Amino acid sequence: MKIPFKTSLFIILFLGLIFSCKNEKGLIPYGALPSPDQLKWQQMEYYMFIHFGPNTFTDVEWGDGKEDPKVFNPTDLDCRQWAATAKAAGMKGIIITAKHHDGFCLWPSKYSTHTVRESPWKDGKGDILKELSEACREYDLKFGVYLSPWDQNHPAYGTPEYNQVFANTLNEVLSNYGEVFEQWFDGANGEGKDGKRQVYDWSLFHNIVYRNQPHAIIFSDVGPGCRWMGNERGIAGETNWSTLNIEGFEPGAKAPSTEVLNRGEQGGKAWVPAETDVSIRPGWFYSPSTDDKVKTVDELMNIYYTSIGRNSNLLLNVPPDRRGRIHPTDSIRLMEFRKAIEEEFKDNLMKKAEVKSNADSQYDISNIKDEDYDTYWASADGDQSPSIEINFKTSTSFNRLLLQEYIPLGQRVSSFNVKYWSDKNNDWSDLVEATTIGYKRILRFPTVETKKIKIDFNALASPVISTIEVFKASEQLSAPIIERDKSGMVVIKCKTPDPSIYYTIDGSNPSVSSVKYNKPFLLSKGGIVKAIAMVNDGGEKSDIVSESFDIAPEKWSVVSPSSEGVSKIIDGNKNTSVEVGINDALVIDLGEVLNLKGFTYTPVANVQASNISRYDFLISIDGKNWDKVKSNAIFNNMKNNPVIQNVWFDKVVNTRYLKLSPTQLTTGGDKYKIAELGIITR
Ligand code: FUL
Repeated sequence: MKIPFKTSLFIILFLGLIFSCKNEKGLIPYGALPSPDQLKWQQMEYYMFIHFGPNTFTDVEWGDGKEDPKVFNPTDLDCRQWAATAKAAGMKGIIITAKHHDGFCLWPSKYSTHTVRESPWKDGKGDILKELSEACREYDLKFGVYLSPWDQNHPAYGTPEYNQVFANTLNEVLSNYGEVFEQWFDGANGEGKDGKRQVYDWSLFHNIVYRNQPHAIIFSDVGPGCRWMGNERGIAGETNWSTLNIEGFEPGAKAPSTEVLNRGEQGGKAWVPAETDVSIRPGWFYSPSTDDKVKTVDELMNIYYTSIGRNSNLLLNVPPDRRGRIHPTDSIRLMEFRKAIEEEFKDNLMKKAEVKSNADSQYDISNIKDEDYDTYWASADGDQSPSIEINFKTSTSFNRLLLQEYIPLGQRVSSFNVKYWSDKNNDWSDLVEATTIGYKRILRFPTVETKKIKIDFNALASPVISTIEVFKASEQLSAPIIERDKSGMVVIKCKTPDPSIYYTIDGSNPSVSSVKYNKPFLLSKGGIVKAIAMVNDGGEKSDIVSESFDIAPEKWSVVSPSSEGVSKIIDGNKNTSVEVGINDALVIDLGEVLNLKGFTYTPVANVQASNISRYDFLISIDGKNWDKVKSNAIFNNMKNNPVIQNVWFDKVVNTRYLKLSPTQLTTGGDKYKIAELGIITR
């Protein structure tokens, strides 16, 4: 057969291209690939988020840009303390909210009149970006900035002129404070003054970033450097591809669905790895009301496994307090968390094991156990389902398996299953199955004792495995869980079997000399319950947990709507919820007239749920004549972070009936969900 000249030229060029793309042993990279900067970024794994600004002082999650800059007055600000804490916690960098949705700039920007310059802090001569970037350099941490394009203060917001204002602002930040490793763009695009919304010029913004910081990773819902992983609870998808189709999408309302962001897309055309942003407290900004709500080591450890353990970086928010320092509870927790991670991963049992594979390969299989990311093992091109056998030689117990793909050659593994050898059955038994690996995947399973395991891979191209590690993590003592039912009975539980639990109800910290919990107790008038779990006579202790309760909903009833199960909103259980039509206001009869300082709304803790984002709140003595105490008010950040909302009234009110009437939902549906409605009298 005669091949035409043009075709043969094309074939030669094509083969030449493939050949030149192969690595030294002939492996062809697969699919979208990380840039060298994305690889370096992925290897950072864990860094700190700092939310700080007027909201720290006004106790709100979203300021409206009308706050007096005089409220911003930290009494003892110390960015070196933030950096020292991040370093000691094992983090690799800090990203700060240079400007949040209120528009307040933590540096004296030329392009705004709502900045630290207008505040009393350092007589208006301070600059937090300068102090923090210098502290990061001193502590060998990378420095990153969050800048919200949504700006409720700037007069130009909502007009084409604002895009240039924002570009100038970006330019100012990115050219004045040294190297920036990550530019964090919040996709939130709310209303500015007069209800105007902005059409953002993303390509202008990106050009400014790359012109000033060519190595910066741009974060947004759709990257291009890294992506939001779809919720603010710290839970990346069990399947998590670093690849995504981003063409035609934009951050914010035009982004792919949160499910897609959570899992990435197999075969996606761009490399946009996931970043998990989550706060150590329920909100992003500091509030004294969350001093006893700092996540426990158990909770942080779970987040470690559902973020770093699922092919995602972890951006953990630690909001400085009103002094401008990281609160002692948060910093102690960070140190405990680091210790717990080191404990779990201290002894890699692979070191003593022998490894072999059934597959043809030009690579040394022992590369997977040398703990060097840059050496790897791969089956021959075309062999997409090889197996690896790990022989511990003697009976070995373990409960964690860590795997890493060598991502410069692409993300390839789509599923794998692990079997262990059972001497009793003289055969392999199933241990655990999973889907993607990516840069890092860590599996947890009940402790198994065996001499050997076998891992069968399924991949889109021959798997390229850089590392496999095996660990026996000791079971950590879980912190207690405190719950109270409708009648006011408090139950304290613990996931760890049979620890001793001690508690207090006077606000003091529990210890072995406090009351030992052995049965539920009544707390219908409310109070603070603090509890601790212990084993070995206090040899091992959990974190102290604390729950504040108001008057129990014992005498309450739901007047309307009359839908089935509606009483779940006053059952004291935040895990049960009801669905109600958008036109149905919730009316509660408290059964007595009470003095209320505010109310609480507990949404369904899921970003896909249709929760209430705006509402009217009314009160009444007789259930007929109503006074509106909140009109079209907003539950801040409800879409992305559906956590309990404490709403305070301007003054104490006297009422027997409550009415919550939604005016906007987080999704476009005609029904909303609610888990609990509560009151604040204390
Ligand atoms: C969200 C914001 O609306 C929150 O306030 C917070 O800054 C979070 C990290 O991003 O989109």
